[in-house]
Amino acid sequence: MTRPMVTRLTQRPAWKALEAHYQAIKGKHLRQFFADDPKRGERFTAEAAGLYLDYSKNRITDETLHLLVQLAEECGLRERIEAMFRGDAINVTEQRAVLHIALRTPRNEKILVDGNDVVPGVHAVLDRMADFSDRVRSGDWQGHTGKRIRNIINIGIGGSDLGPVMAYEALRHYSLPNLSFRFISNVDGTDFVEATRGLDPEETLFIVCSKTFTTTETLTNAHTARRWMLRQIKDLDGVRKHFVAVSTNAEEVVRFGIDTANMFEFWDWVGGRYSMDSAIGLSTMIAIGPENFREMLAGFHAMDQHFYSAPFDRNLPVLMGLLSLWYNNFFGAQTLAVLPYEQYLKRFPAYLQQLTMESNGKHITLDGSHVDYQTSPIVWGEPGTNGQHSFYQLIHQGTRLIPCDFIGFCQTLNPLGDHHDLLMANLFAQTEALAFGKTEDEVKAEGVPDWLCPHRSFEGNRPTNTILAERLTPHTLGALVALYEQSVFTQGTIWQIDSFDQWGVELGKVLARRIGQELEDENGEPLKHDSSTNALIQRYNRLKQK
Ligand code: G6Q
Repeated sequence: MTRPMVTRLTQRPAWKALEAHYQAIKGKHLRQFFADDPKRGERFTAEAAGLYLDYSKNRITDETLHLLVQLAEECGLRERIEAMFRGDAINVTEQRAVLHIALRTPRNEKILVDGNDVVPGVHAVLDRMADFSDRVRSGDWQGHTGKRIRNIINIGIGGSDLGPVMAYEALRHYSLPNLSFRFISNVDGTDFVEATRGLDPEETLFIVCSKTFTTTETLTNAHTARRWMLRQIKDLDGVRKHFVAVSTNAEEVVRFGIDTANMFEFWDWVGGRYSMDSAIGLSTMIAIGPENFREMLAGFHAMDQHFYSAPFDRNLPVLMGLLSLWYNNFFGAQTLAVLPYEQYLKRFPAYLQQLTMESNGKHITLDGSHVDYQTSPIVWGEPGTNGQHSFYQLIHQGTRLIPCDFIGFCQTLNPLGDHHDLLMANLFAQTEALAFGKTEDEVKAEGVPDWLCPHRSFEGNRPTNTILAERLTPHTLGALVALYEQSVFTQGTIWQIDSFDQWGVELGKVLARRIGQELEDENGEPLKHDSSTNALIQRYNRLKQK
């Protein structure tokens, strides 16, 4: 299928204007930006769905914003948003609609895919999940031998793991304390052994999460789990009480031995990394309860609605996407640090790595040509204040420009002396230090010897966003995830790439299958890889016998 040629991004008037504008302001310091406009800390802010975004500590002027918004408009962001919300097949390389927004659409609304309203189906599954979650939470759903279920283990990988783990950790405060939750993703047997260590199979429920139900890692772990369970329960019937599946592939679920009555469905228009609010979130719902889960969906939905309707210059996901692109494409920044000052969000950066990099790590445009600009930044991060004692040195005084997103909450879920004030004081201090730095003169005035002054001074002019919310709740988490989802969408639209496919993960899978056979069949055909791969395989085969 040929695709219509679109104007190259770098040829667009707004892009060219941004290039010239960058030259004009690249040397200007944030100290100067604030001196020129003392009110910018109140002006360059936006608020939606319970999240307050302060983007004033960015190297931008009104003109920058104006041009970035113009770029978004020239690239058809408005039309693309509408196409996504309408259910058009905007995932062009897989010819699929992209409708994670439908997963959080209220019951009374309609979204048509090929003429069918998908919203009733979404709510039917949510209702079944709620019923099942309530049964597990209350102890009504028992194991095969009549014992109460105390351990829930989610088996899945990538999009079928990172969202559930992140959400479980993020919302642990709301989780039922008498249930333990564990997650197995890696095909490395260590993951399985450590996750099941000390558990009683009679009290354990496995949720096998796999959109395709053909993923090697997940199926290998699921089969191992079945053997682990059967070793003790010794009755195939036990599978019914100890395994449920979340998948789009009923046939494979049945082949594995799970009754479709114990299968929770989702649809091909939900991408793996966009699926934590579908049935893939079953472990989350069991942990926090159906009501809290619905609150989380309401948070997602509130941000979706804001994204759909707010003007671009007041639209949080659009602003965040455009700012990220500003540093990525004009300042040459290679990474984006996400720094939650909230221990419960410790897995949030890992979650965002997949969301961002698997979505926008592409170099071919929708019309099949090679990009001549950078696409996705590398996303990384750790919770504050821990990161301050490790890598912040490089952000403050290294040679690279690293834009950072700081995330904090006004109220803690665990009040403990002055811990929370100390935590938040550090967040505010870091964004201030990064923006304004400390000049050599200021350092000298403190009596520091001349030779030491260059080492002890801080250039500043390091850009940051601060996202501040009242409290980490299921609603806030939903809004936060949707904020990043839609920011990723904004960037992908401007880069003219398909943010919803992931062909780049295929080649490694195919080669691993072939090499897997060679590892089993050591005396088979001579190896036909390159000399490095051949030698590594031979060495492995030789040493594994020991
Ligand atoms: C996400 C990707 C990928 C996927 C995993 C697991 O967008 O598609 O991370 O989620 O490969 O796939 P299954 O859910 O099909 O096992």
